[in-house]
Amino acid sequence: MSITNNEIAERLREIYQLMQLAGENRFRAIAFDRAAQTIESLNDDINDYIENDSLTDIKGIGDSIGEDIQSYAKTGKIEVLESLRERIPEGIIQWLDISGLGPKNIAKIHKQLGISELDELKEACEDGRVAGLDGLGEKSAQKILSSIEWMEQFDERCRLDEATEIAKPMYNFLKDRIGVEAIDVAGSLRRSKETIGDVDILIGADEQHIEDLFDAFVDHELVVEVLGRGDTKSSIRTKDGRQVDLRIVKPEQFPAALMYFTGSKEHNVVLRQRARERGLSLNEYGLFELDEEGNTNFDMPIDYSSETDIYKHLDLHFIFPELREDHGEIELFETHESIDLVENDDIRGVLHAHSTYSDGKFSIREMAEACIERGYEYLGLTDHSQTAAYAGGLSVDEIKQQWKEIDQINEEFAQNGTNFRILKGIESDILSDGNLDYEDEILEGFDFVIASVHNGLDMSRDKMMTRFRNAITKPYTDIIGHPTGRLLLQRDGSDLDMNELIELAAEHHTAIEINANPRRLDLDWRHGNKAQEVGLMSAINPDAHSKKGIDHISYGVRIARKAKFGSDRILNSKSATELMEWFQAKTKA
Ligand code: DGT
Ligand code: CA
Ligand code: CA
Ligand code: ZN
Repeated sequence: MSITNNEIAERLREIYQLMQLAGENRFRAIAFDRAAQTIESLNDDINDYIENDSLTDIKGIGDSIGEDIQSYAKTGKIEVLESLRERIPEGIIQWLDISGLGPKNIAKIHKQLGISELDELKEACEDGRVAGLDGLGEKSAQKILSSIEWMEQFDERCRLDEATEIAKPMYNFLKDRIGVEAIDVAGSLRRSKETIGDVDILIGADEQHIEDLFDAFVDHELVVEVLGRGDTKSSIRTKDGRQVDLRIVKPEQFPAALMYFTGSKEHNVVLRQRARERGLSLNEYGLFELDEEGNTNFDMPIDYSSETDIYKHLDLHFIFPELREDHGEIELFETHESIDLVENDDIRGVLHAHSTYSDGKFSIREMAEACIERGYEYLGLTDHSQTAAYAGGLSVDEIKQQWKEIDQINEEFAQNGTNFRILKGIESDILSDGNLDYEDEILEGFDFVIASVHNGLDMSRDKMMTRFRNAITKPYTDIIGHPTGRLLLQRDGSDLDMNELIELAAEHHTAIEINANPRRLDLDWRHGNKAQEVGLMSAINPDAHSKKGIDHISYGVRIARKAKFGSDRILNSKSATELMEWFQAKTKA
């Protein structure tokens, strides 16, 4: 049996969680979490290590965890996990996601109140039982309650990367089956929304193939439950609890159906209205003439063979799926045949990456080599600054040491003719007053500075704006990192007037990054129109803590497109030389 790196990581993380709840030795538990993280960011296939019996070659995997992995590969079981599962009820694992509720208190509530389900916990918070427990109190109960409500609200959605990982194998599994004449992902995933409710897949096929296609779909290995099956639509639930809808339409209906099921609903409403104004009716089955009473005349279909054709009938040019949000795209494509949106191939270098100097998993050289392998021309290394002690922030001495190392590696690259350069950057904390984290004489030595807020995210809007204003206007700030600090589906971002920040940044030759980590995707695409209006520069930054993290750039590209950024406003689509000029322009001014 072949297993995946992620699967192993999940099991190890489960052990970590259960150990916390069982009150076991903290350091022993953390070892499992570390191992899980390591395996998640491993570039090689874990099966190679299993076969060669060389798991302990992986940094952070000791004999004991190595044996656990071997045992899982052989038997599908890990002894310590099985015994933990017997002792800890499944329901309370979910409680670990409640922010403000740690494992000790979970164990306390579970033992003293004899409850183990989320619903029961909610009740116990409402009726005062939790507040009555030693060391908890009314305030804690309220906090737990609001956190549960938050979780419930978001459980229905998942992140873009999670949906992509589900849609990809489904799509590949279906695309070559008999009868499939056209296939595409539709819905919010095709629109590259940062979070996804359900995955929508659309197929164009003749009627005689529908049964077989649906049979195959509901039999897919990811499926754990069939939610519904009809003549034209089937819905399933995957093992991660996500819903996938498959719709099958006649091949000739495919473009209209794809347009309809791509949405957004708001975009569709505008299109239907435009159709009516032109004596037409647009629906999921196609484009038709209206009869005298203004009803759809299904006997009078209008000819089309693509989405482009349909848009043309509505006096519009083809609208990129990412832009279909009723966010100004209609006006734009009434006049513009197309617009330049940044693409993966435009990205020439990587900005915002961490090494083992702070909280990254790989050395500077390893990160640089990973960038070279991926065809990039430079790496802007940005470890954490001194205030971020929890993340191994760099002292002045460590910075100097890092600069030396970078100079050495760059020297080597120059000598052996490698067209690659490491830029000396830093992710400086924005202190609570808006100052950066080092004296000017140190800041001056960097090629560029990303300034990010990592603490006090919930300051009042006024205070936060003053903080950001100070940071943006500082001469050494080149890029603002993850502006709101949000974690999608987990934590709201800071309360900010983004319009003002965007104006200010553009005015002061400061970029605001699009943090490409799929947990962040911050700057939010909804600010794209404002950014375009004032000519804000951005950078699509992976915030990579591992080699694999670099690949998050593609999610950032999707969001940048959605925010209407062309490559001309993306810093890391410049060459290293152009980029350095851009960075120097501010400090010179
Ligand atoms: P999601 O799944 O919540 O992330 O968002 P969507 O946009 O994927 O929504 P979903 O899955 O409910 O439906 C897919 C598309 O189908 C949606 O974007 C537009 C179209 N659609 C569905 N229901 C309606 C409707 O009642 N009216 C209109 N105009 N379009 C609809
Ligand atoms: Ca959907
Ligand atoms: Ca759907
Ligand atoms: Zn950061």
